[in-house]
Order: sequence, then C-alpha cells, then structure tokens
Amino acid sequence: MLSCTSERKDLSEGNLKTNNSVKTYYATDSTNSNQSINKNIPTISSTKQVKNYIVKIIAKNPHDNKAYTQGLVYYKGYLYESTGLHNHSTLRKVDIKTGKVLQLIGLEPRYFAEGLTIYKDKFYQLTWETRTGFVYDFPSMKISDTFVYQGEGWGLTHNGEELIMSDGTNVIRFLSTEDYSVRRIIAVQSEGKPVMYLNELEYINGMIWSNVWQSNEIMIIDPYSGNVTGKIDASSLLHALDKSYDIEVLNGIAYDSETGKIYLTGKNWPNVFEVELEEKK
Ligand SMILES: [Ca+2]
Repeated sequence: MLSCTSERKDLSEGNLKTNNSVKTYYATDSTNSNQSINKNIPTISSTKQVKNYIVKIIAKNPHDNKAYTQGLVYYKGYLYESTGLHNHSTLRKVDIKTGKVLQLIGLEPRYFAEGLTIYKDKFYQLTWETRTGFVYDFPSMKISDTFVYQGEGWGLTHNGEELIMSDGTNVIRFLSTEDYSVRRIIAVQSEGKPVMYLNELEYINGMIWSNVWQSNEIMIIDPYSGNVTGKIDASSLLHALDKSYDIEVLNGIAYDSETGKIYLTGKNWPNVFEVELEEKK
C-alpha cells in the first residue's frame, strides 16, 4: 500500500512522461506600460533586465497541512483554496488568521482539482487531466456551470476581463469568460529561454505571477510579451515553516488588491505567509 507521501508524489501534475511532448513557444517583445498602485509591487518595466527579489515575512498563519494546494485566492476577507489529488480534491473557504476551514465542497474522486480564481462572484476551478472546469456560485459553492478546455489544467487567475490559465508548459492562455474560447496566448520566456512548468497563478498589479513547479521561484510575467521581468526567490519560507516534514512544493499565491497584501503557501504546508518583496542587490 502506498503511503500518503508516495501517493502524492506519484500523482503530482506534469509528470515527466508528458513533458517529453511539451511544446515550447516564443513570443515577440512588447512596449506596453502600466501604472503601479503600490511601489513595492512590480509593474511592467520598460527595461529588459530581470529584477530579482526575496520575500520578507510579515505574518505567518496556520494552514491545513493536508491541503494539497493547487489554487489560492483572496476574496472579501477570506482565503479560498482549491486542493488536488484524486479522492481528496476540494474547494474551500479558509479563515486567514486561524487557518480554519469554514466551508468545503468535495469533488468526485475522478477529478484532481487545480487552479482557482474568483471572477464576478463566481468561482472558477480547473482540473488536471479531465479537461473540465467547474463554475460555482459565490458564496454558496453550488456548481452552476462546467466548461471544457484542451490539454491539462494547472493554474488559473483573471485580469478583470479574461480568465488566465497555465497548463504546465511555458504557455499561458487568455480565455473568454463568456464561452471559454482562447482569445490569445503568450509564451513565457526569460532572457530568451522558455520558462516551463508554470503553475499556480495570480494577477497582481497588471502582471502575472506564476509559481514554477518543483522550484521555490515565482516568475513575474509581462502579460503582453510573455517576458519574465522579475524572479522571486521564496526559499526562505521553507525555513520558517512550523513543521517541514511531508511537505510538497511552493504553490499558492493570493493577493488582496485593496491592502496590497500578498499571501504565499505550498502543497501540504502548515503555514500561509503574508509577505512583501525586497529587491535582491
Ligand atoms: Ca492564485
């Protein structure tokens, strides 16, 4: 019988078998610019130089270390989370300070839940290999619709007009919120090289932040060109965890646009961190 740990590792998304067939894409440059509302949070830079950041912990809060975090969102005072694994996938509402799960919906065993976003009082949740997205009413968490997409579902966020989706490659898709059709794609690259395994996403101050699967890095991505403009080294969080055994990778970014607070966690991590960025000199 598999232990919990080995089972989780076997079921981690983006296994190497599928990576062999992953296509890489290259995009053209962009000169788009945007206005920052918070000077501590990066916005689109006109320079091509990638900035490097570390994270400063502002607060450390409890998190369910059985939560295999695949999507993390802040909305109206609470964290909402999508957790993965077959037989264990959920959509849940979480109290930020205590980590207590306040509301929880379980998915059918065949679904392995992935990215989550909340757009116009609807939850949107991806699944890994079943090409099925679920739409739930807010706050009831009652399923109101489903949608289909090609390929694997990994991370999900939105820019106020479109859903933004990763699939484990270096491609990010922008989907219509009306019919879920692909409006455009970007190919994410850093200094000319594709950045693969883009995972959990968050749209922050006009930029796409993306966890990179099996790394402690978060990429800050220009949503027009696909260029990485910043890299966040979040490895210090691993040392600050209350317990570090049986944890999986960094995966979970949430943003409170009113306060500018940024929350980070990982799969089976016992903590969610509120962080600020510091530029690495
Ligand atoms: Ca997120």
